[in-house]
Amino acid sequence: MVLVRSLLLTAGLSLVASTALAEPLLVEEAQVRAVPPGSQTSAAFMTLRNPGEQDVTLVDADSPAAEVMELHNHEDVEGVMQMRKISELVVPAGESVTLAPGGLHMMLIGLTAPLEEGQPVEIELRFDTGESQQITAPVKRIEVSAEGHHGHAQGDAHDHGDHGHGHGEGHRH
Ligand SMILES: [Cu+2]
Repeated sequence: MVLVRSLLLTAGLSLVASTALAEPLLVEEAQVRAVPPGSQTSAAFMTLRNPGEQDVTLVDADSPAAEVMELHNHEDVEGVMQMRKISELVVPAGESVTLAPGGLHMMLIGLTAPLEEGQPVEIELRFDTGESQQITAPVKRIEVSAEGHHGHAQGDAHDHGDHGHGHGEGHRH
């Protein structure tokens, strides 16, 4: 009887322990990019925070919203930014890694249904330990910030140019 009790206790403890270990990462601002109807692909962005004392290595992801998910990064190939599949994504202990447009992202390939804004997308993160973590990322309209910045920079450059011109004329006097 004592033996059975201690076995039950051990089982109970290990259950608690495995539940705590089941979520190695804190996931913030997870979102999936809204895409036009008919699009076959989309991307998920988020910040992965590792509160633990060991590096966490993400090796795969899976979602009912897509036939396949891949970990991608953008690489500068002779001046052209290209998406590249990566085999793993390491979140160092105590640090965080941000997946954002133009950089790291999780690609959803072969969307199983149109993505509707606000719809929660279930994503399973898979780690090299064999563990996995379930997260939910709502579908959001994500502006391409690179274009916005470009427009802004042009406006600034124009102002500065006028300013410089004025100074130049003043110097001539
Ligand atoms: Cu991609």
